[in-house]
Amino acid sequence: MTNSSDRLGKIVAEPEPIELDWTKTALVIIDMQRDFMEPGGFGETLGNDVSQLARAVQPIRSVLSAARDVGMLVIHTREGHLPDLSDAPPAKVERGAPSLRIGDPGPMGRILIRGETGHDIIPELYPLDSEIVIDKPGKGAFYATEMSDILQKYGIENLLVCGVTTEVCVNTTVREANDRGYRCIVISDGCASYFPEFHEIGLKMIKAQGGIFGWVASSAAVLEALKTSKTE
Ligand code: C5J
Repeated sequence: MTNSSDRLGKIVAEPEPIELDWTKTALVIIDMQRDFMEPGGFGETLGNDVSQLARAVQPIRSVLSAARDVGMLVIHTREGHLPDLSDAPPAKVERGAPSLRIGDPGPMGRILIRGETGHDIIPELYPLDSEIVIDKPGKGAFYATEMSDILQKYGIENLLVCGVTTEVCVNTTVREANDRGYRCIVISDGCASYFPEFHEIGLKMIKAQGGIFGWVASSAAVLEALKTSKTE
């Protein structure tokens, strides 16, 4: 985005509209990995119906395409662990009674392990070579990652956030970002949860109390704002 005539955009959002400088805005796509989206991955080992997440793919695709068109910074995240599990706390690995634990061999390789097929991003949203991919061991994109350094390097102040799952990694990342001073606009239909009610509540928790953690907008509203960007 080099032309100052299309730097600013106003997004119809809740709890109120928000105007953004696109040159200071990044699209952050959280954990759209096979391990969460497809049968045989981490999400399913926890007993979840992974088909619940498919609805987020098309809205994210549309926003990703528009972001690429305007040259917006795009950041993809992946939750996962090193093959020796040195970054996987026992408290996470040993939790619950999943059908397979983190690090166990599954149909898409070792569950939630970096470099395995299941850990990678789904083909529909696969990152371009020029885009940033952040590998994170936790739910939030800031914990034990280079996220802060990257956002500072590119002068980013605003994050358009989407991905899965709404109440876990999306919410955790938004809360981390909010505490660090970023304006977060969560793309409602670009997020999904294995539990539709958690999706709804997860969005409500972000926009409640005057936008205590951020703003919520539909993908259509984000696309419209990108289309109708105006001169300062
Ligand atoms: C979960 C995530 N749900 N990406 N991770 O464990 O939300």
